Amino acid sequence: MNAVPKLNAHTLRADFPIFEQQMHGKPLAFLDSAASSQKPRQVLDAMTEFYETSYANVHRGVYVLAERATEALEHARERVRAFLNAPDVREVIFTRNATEGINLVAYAWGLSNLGPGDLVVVTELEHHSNFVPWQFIAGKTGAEVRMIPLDEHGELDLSVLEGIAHDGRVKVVATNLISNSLGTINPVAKLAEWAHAQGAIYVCDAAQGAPHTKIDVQALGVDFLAISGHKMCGPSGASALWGRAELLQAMDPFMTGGHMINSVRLEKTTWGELPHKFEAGTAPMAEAVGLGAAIDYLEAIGLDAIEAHEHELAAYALGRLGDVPGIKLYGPPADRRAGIVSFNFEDIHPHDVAQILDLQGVAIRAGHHCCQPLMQKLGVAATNRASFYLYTIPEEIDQLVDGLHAVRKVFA
Ligand code: C6P
Repeated sequence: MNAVPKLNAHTLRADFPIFEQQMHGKPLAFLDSAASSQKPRQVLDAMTEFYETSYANVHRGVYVLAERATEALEHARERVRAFLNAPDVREVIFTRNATEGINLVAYAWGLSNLGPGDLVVVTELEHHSNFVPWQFIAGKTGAEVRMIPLDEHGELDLSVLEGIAHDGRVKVVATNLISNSLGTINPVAKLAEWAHAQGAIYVCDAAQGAPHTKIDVQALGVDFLAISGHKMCGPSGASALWGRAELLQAMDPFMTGGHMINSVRLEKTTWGELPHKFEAGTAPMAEAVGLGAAIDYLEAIGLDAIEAHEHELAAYALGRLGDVPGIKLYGPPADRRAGIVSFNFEDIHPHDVAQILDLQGVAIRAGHHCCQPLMQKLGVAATNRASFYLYTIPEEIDQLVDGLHAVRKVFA
């Protein structure tokens, strides 16, 4: 039997300067990592060092600093390639965030390849970032968007797939790997296989997946995959899209301008090679260096250990929250979800809950989590959501539960 990999969150917390402060005189219980994670000193130091020793614009100058900066950016690209087990470093495109990566595919692939009678298949638990771009491009091209519904556990009901395939030509299947609201883990490899059997491309939103579980784009069999660097200990402003080279090469660019060209004449402009064709303008250089350092940090801990830690926390949180009177929990059982737990008091608005918790030093998110179709399905306008990461300790969940008892008292 393989030993379950372990991490020590109490020790790791020392890497994160943010935890050196208190909130409202209480220890900070930061339970909003699904929105954006905190940053370890290793990432902050890598960026500072880049600014202090190697900063210049990349891919332009022939002087030492420019060469150093270019090398640092391309090293970060290689780190992303290895992290995703992508076959070719030219397939890794730096973006600002996961949203930009998905928009890139929706615009650059969708505008040229979708038309009337075509179907784009998403799910009822998509984040708006993997739904609205498809809805928008479908509207422009005459394609139709369909949703795979959820069952009572908040998991995909795949029995609808056959019916969907009969209703039109499925051209795109776009789903997340892990739901940001319910923590549901989706069967991406199976969906990608189904998409290919329909002659469709499969687009994976791994914004919540990449921070928490080992990603292998080749094993998953996907065509495009977007990650969100700021959710995986990297800085804001640097994320990545991976896509199959043959698809990227056949696509028009998403944004045009400097750096992404081969030649520019009044009559015609030709595009640069991958990945530059999709990276118009100055790259997020220091941020990409930070993302590379974040990947080093995560890999040193081990994605298996991070995943196991989160499963443990999810099980602990579901157990403890289940004992708070009046709490309704959403989503699948602990063994089938990531470290994300959505819940509501049946009679207290989530924003009130979050505000009172803040006074207890507890930071959670309350709202629709950019998942309005999912909220509609759950029959609520919003939920509370606690989300965990490698630095989350059970004591923070205890602080949340104590805070919820305090909320109950306020509204009694
Ligand atoms: N979810 C949350 O609190 P960006 O910010 O563009 O890198 O990621 C967008 C995005 C896409 N897909 C999923 C599944 C996501 O969870 C997110 C971001 C944050 O849940 C902010 S709404």
